Amino acid sequence: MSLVVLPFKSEDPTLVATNLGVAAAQSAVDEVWAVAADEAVAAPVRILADDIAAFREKTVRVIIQERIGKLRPGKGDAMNTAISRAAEEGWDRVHFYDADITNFDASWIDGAETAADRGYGVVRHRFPRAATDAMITWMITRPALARLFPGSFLPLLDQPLGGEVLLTRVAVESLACSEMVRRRSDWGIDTLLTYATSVMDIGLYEHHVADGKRHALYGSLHELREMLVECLDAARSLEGQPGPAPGARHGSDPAAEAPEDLKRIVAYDVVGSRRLLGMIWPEDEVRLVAHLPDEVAGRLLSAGPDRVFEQMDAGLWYEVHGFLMGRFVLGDPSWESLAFRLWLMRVLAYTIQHASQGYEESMRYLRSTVDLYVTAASSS
Ligand code: GDX
Ligand code: MN
Repeated sequence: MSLVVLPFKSEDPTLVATNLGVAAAQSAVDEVWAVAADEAVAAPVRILADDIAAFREKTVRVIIQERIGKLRPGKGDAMNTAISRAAEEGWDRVHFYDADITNFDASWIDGAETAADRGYGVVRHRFPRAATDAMITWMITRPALARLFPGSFLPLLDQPLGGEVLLTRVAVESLACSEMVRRRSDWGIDTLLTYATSVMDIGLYEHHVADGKRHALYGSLHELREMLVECLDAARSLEGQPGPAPGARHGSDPAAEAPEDLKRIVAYDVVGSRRLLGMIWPEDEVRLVAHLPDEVAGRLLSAGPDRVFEQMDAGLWYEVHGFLMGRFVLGDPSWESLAFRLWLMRVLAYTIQHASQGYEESMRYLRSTVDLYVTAASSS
């Protein structure tokens, strides 16, 4: 018995309905839920969902997310609402997909179901992304997993923040009881789900979607600010937690050649984002930067952020990332502003120095940075 869940907030109702329809059309799928942020966004989707339910003769429910967590009410509350209800109802398999995917089709569901049939307790979809996309994954989350769990498969996961996963019943039941997962009501939920399922020792498979995940991209990097600070805080919250058991079962489809058009996509507005760097360091941020080792603080503060940002290479970022992992405070405006500025410097430095070198080279470089961080963390 398989359930498909799509959390949604401000998406085009016809796109959400198209994806509900794709899910409902699959023979492996018994029921489909759309979890809405509130009643206002639910209403137009509900009308379309009723038609799909009648046509496919399946239950297609539009439910409103409950207030479960302790942080900003966001996607985490939506996913936890579904996890909690699915656990109560005893679903064998629960798939999650973002509602804004424009190339959602049977292959996503079949790929996950096939891996679950082979005994994997969790299946995560992996997919190629543009060289300048996934900048929170590459600069925050994978370095954090490298730092915290260096010998494990966690830093090697292709999409540790991906919202596209299949959970089997044992995973759903365990997540529904996990306080650390339930409190994470914001964008940090994906990090927590990735971590929590990795230590269940129920087998984890990464299914490759060769065409990539096509969905809404961004304008300036400012649009990612909230996600950045929440994902950073979520990564920090894993400090001191045990990692996956040695030899835990992890399988993956091999990566394949990325589609040509995806190799050419520039995922964000570089010029507009560069303007966000600022010409001078704000006083409150200077006070925080002063806690870094003198040599690192000196390099950063030697000129305005818009002039020193190109120094933010993988080595300097390792220091800065460690500093943020150790001290960042979610909800503190100075810390949030500083974390965003430092990350922006790193993303722009990478974009200008590496992402311009071609797709394969960029990917090789980004993977090499994770390897570097694993090595650094293993020897410290
Ligand atoms: N119910 C509900 N409530 N749905 C939400 C909310 C909320 O507060 N916020 C977002 N969503 C839905 C949204 O409608 C979409 O279907 C999905 O969650 C993802 O949101 P989107 O704005 O498309 O996020 P984005 O920037 O594409 O990031 C996604 O991919 C990241 C990644 O792969 O790296 C998202 O799943 C992130 O959590 C993930 O880290
Ligand atoms: Mn999206």
